[in-house]
Amino acid sequence: MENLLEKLLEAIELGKVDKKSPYPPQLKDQDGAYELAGKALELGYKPNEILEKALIPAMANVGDRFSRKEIYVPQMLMSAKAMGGAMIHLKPFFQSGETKRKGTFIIGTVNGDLHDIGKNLVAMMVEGGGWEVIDLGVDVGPEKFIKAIEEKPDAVIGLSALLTTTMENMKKIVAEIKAKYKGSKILIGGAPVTLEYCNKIGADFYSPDPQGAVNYLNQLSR
Ligand code: B12
Repeated sequence: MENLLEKLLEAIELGKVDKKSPYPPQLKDQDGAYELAGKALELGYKPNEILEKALIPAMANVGDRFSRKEIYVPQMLMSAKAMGGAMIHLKPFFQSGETKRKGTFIIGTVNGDLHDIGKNLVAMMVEGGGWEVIDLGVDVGPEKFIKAIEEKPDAVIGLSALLTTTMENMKKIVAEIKAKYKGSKILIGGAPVTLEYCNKIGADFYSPDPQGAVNYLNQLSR
């Protein structure tokens, strides 16, 4: 039944949100990402497996096709919507953490950047890991982060960036937070971000995926 995950991958790559969605025309009246993700869960696939074998590789393919100029922003947007359709089913699994919170995690996508799929995944999984999550959204500058930290001075901060251009804004945000809150812990992530960059800008931790963030936070709360 690996075929189902392949179908889901294809639905996301082609931007087929759900059965009633008219786009793309060649998949008219066929199941979309919403239905296929629901079926995959019914058949016993684990939420993580669905994420790692279908959703994430689909978005990686979309990125590659965009780089090769085979698709453009509107198609990328449809794929993001399709991913959202699949996430409707997966979200409750990632969010069902313990009720007693281990601490607070403030996350946002840095200023200039509107990508939020990866950030949302990190937020969901950290919440599922037992943390209170304050999601500041996208296009978040240093002031908004500082304001949120003022209200929760012990919070751990997470920054996400998907563009090489906006990645540079992480440096300023880290510097401003560290100047005001010396003991604060900041972790960073997003496709162009690396451990080397993390060390260079004085952030505390880098993880290429949400699980790494959860592990880091849990180790802090011990
Ligand atoms: C979907 C998408 C869009 C959608 C975003 C919709 C949305 N709601 O997010 C739309 C269409 C709006 C879009 C717009 C643009 N995009 Co775009 N987009 C993508 C695409 C295809 C997928 C991104 C994604 O969601 N991936 C899936 C998620 C799950 O992965 P992720 O974000 O990397 O997150 C994972 C990890 O990085 C990590 N993580 C993420 N954040 C954090 C944070 C922490 C703290 C931690 C620990 C971990 C972590 O965990 C996540 C799960 O594993 C990528 C291609 C790619 N390969 O990344 C291009 C891509 C990022 N986009 C790109 C570009 C150029 C643009 C535009 C400039 C296009 C344009 N000409 O307008 C605009 C910019 C708009 C803006 N100001 O932000 C380029 C960036 C190139 C570069 N090097 O800078 C890419 C790489 C495509 C490409 N190959 O050229 N995009």
